[in-house]
Amino acid sequence: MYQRFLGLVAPPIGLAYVAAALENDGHEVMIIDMPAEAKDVDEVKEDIERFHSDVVGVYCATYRVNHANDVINTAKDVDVSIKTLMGGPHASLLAEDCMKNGNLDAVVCGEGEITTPELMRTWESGGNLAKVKGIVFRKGGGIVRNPPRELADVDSLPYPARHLLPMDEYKLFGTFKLGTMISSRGCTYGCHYCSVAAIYGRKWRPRNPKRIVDEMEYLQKNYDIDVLTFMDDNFDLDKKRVMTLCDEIRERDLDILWGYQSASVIKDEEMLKKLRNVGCRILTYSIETSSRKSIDVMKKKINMQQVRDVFQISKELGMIRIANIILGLPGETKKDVEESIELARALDPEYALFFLPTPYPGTKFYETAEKMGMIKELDWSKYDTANPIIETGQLSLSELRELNKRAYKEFYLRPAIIKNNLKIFYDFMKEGYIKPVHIPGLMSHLLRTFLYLARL
Ligand code: B12
Ligand code: SF4
Repeated sequence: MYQRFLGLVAPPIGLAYVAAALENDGHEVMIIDMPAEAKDVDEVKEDIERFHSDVVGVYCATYRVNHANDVINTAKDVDVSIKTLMGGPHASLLAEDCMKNGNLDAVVCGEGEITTPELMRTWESGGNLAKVKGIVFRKGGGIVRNPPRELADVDSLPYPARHLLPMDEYKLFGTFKLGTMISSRGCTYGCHYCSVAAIYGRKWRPRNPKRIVDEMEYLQKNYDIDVLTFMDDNFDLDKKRVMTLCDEIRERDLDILWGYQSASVIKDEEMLKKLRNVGCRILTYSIETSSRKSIDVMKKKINMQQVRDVFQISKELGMIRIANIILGLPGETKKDVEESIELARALDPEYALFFLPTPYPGTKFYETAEKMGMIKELDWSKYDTANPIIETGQLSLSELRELNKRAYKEFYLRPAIIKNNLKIFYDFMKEGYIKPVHIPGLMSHLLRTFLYLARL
């Protein structure tokens, strides 16, 4: 959905953080971004052979488990002495389950920057794995889970090793050269469907605004990006930090187009104006649902009147607004979902993404859905929020699938969308953010999207 509607292909920044920590520890590292480089497992096999890898590690989100296992198995096919490991949200939450793949040697749970180099050193020296915090590993015939690793000091981490990534492949709207950053980690909210809270608890760790702007400058200078997106879990949790960050950007006269995803949709005209004035022009709002009932059940902190006001204010400020909406949370009826679709149209953002409720293992939502027998789809590869997973007394899998299609058609196939997009793109052209070189990519992205919608 992100790629289809927003033309977004984003770098795997978590892997790049781990790679930077490994390079600092003296390792030679290669990153293969399989989706961005359109590589299949055979090509990865060739890369592993060519690079003479001693260790192969894979990022594992729930919907990529099968791919992750394919890569792990391939590594062992190349050479059984290659050590294999997994990290990322699914591996962190379901490490023991992942270890059912006998080719997997270890899982790094949670953050990888400290644990992974330590694990490598222990493997190299033949040391005691029981001393490496934050891993799950094999011992004798069993699987051992070590105590968790303390969270890292986010200001002391090296920049992600972007030089190992195919940076030209990362795009927004199919055409803008994209850079991404993480300015804080974690979130205090604890929404029931969120893996972040399940892995890291409810701790929010902000980076220092000066260091954030240092990295923004570095990214602009070294990678010639057109747009920067912050991929934080909760970027604007602390207004004071946002304001200081904006001051720092202004003081350094940094001219950069950027955006972020707002978890809380805060109505704060002063902050929005300030953001706008320092290049923040693309805001994604996670509204999730129009149903008060679902918001309460899922422990989402959101106020609908605020949402409407924020969308209006950010429209007046000339922002590109993207609304994220979940359709069919437990308890919602068809009518509730229709209201959510209607809400999306009424808010009238430039883009909307509709997600189907997906209970990720390890979350409270999963626990409840499992207990209540709602989970009807067991194939992890379908857990990408585009496929229906749960069935409730109110909505069946096929109804959810249909409502999701309907949401896209009813939202996008209307004149207001074309008008909004033309206006914003015209403004962005006048302001120099869209250059002639961007137009063919943008046009082909829009055409592809509309062809997809027409066939839906
Ligand atoms: C930014 C983001 C996106 C971006 C960019 C994705 C990208 N390519 O980077 C976009 C918007 C595109 C996106 C899309 C989706 N996302 Co997303 N996304 C995130 C978010 C908010 C931050 C990820 C991040 O960069 N974190 C910062 C880095 C530093 O942390 P990290 O990635 O976890 O990496 C650390 C550790 O995990 C570990 N590690 C990671 N990899 C490895 C590998 C090895 C070998 C080792 C040892 C360690 C290790 O070390 C890293 C450094 O400490 C996370 C939430 C989260 N905090 O994880 C959700 C999250 C990863 N997304 C999620 C989902 C579901 C999706 C979607 C499928 C659907 C959706 N509705 O959003 C799509 C998939 C599209 C796609 N093809 O990628 C889920 C995954 C849940 C799960 N159990 O699998 C998460 C956890 C959010 C949630 N709902 O709970 N996402
Ligand atoms: S606001 Fe977002 S990051 Fe925070 S707990 Fe909820 S879903 Fe997770």
